[in-house]
Amino acid sequence: MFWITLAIALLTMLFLPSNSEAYASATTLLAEKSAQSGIENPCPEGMVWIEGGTFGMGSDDYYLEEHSATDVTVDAFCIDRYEVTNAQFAQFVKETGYVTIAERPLPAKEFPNLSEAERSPGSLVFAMPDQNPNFVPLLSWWKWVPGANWQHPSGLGSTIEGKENYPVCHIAFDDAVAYAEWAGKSLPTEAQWEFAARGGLKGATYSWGDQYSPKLANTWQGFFPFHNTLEDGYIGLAPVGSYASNGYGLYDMTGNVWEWTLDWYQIGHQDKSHSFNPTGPGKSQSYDPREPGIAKHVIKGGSYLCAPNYCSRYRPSAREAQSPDTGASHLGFRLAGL
Ligand SMILES: [Ca+2]
Repeated sequence: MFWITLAIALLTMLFLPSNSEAYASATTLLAEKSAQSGIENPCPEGMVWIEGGTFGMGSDDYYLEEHSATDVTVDAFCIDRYEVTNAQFAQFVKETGYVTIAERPLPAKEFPNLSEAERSPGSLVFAMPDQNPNFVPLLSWWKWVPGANWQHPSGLGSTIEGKENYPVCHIAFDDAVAYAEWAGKSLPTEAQWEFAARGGLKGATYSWGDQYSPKLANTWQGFFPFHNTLEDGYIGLAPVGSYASNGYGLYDMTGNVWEWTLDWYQIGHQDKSHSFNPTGPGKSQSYDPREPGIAKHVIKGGSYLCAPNYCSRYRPSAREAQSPDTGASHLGFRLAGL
């Protein structure tokens, strides 16, 4: 009887591996793949080879949406060294004739209560308020500006001339996906992005270590949104690569523009515990309590608008939710791929 029981137990283990066995098997596969790679950088030009591995994703020390920190494993991948620039996006548009969402009028079918003028193309632009701080409503520093798009970041009359090496902004999720398809790459998953942003440091708060420094990324110094001391040298966007890279040789993983990821957003990482190459929850599970009913994607890295007194999401574990159809003057992307 003992042997029959043992045989059944062994067969059960064989055909129904537990999560921990599947996890161990996945990490073995990863180790083999890493060993086989043996190539210094097999990635396309402009991309960095990330070996992959197991890391602590999320954080229990900051905002609720980053909880709970959990071990996650990602396979090897390539990722862009820099945020996608205006010059790169211009090449894509030149070759494909692509028109970004911010350049298209809002569809009358979806917005029947808006006049034609109100449905005209545009995007959200940050404008520093000049009123008394006591009377400025939350988020009122975001203005809908007709004519604002990647070629006119502050609206009609503004230009990207001379800013070819700046990160492209006012990019909606579908715009980033269209660019990725043209480039034969993909947006990174949140796990890939966060692994890359950590630059090989284990559990560090920032992509460079545990001490905040205004000199290591394009963030906001001073009292947001009223006063910017310019300690980092820029009041708005900076050319890509203006600050030191992280340990993997990646630039602007902190600040400058927020960056799209493939994952749908929900509060926390409960779906990722000890997972291998996690891709986040399904679209139907996406939930942002501030705007229930709108499925949103995760954006990472913070931007030039993140200040210690507001947002402070210039950390690898930090995350925000963004509606796929909405770009803004602080939102861009970079790509991953193999
Ligand atoms: Ca960035």
